[in-house]
Amino acid sequence: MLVLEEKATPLLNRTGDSYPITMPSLSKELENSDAKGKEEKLAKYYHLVNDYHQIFPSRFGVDLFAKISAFFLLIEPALPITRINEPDRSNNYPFGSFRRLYKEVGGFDLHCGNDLQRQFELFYRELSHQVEIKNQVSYFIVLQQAEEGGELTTYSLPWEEGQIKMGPNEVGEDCLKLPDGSIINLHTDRRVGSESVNPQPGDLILFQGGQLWHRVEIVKGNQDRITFGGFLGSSKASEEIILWT
Ligand SMILES: O=C(O)CCC(=O)C(=O)O
Repeated sequence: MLVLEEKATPLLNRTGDSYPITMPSLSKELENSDAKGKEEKLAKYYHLVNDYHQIFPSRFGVDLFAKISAFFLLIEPALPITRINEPDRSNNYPFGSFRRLYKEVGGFDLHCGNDLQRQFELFYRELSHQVEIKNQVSYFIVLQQAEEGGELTTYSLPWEEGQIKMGPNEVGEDCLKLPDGSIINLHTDRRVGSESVNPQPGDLILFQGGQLWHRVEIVKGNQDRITFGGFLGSSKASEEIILWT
């Protein structure tokens, strides 16, 4: 993936990278800037996204947005699929991004979209003018599979206001503090089911990443894991489905 070598931005924990920059990394950059800096960074980002959308088909040899939209239309023919690309180049969001998780270290820790909104409020605030952000749906296509590991694990426990992610315990098991103050271990608690999928290159996975807690297991073996993905959300007027990341 030549383009990832050239343009990728490291993920916050530096165990992978993405193109364009992920929303957590952008949010961190915004948090660390004063008001003027924020405005400049956002303007630069929206400009970059506009270019990304313009050059995508020729740069990557495939109009992926057209292909993905045509596929989603088969599932829901009544709702047009769009992306946020304003003619005046303001407030553009990529329809998806390339994500690379480095071999032996990369993975995505436990997360769900509804919780990310709390963590990266600055980014979501801007986006929420255009998209219904609650209960975002995740999609990703596997471009390069890990030799081992890299599975997507979803837990049956849905997000609820007041849950707090505790981070993995000393043996690496994900725990959550529930609104009543009790702590639940997602790996061992019998009330929580889990499912792991290990999709092959070319597979497209669609799942309730907004509501369901999930993680991507550490990549093992001699090959990075590369996916292309983003989220689906309803437009404010519920007339379209917007792809964004
Ligand atoms: O494998 C990927 O691209 C990450 C999927 C994911 O964790 C998400 O959509 O929230």
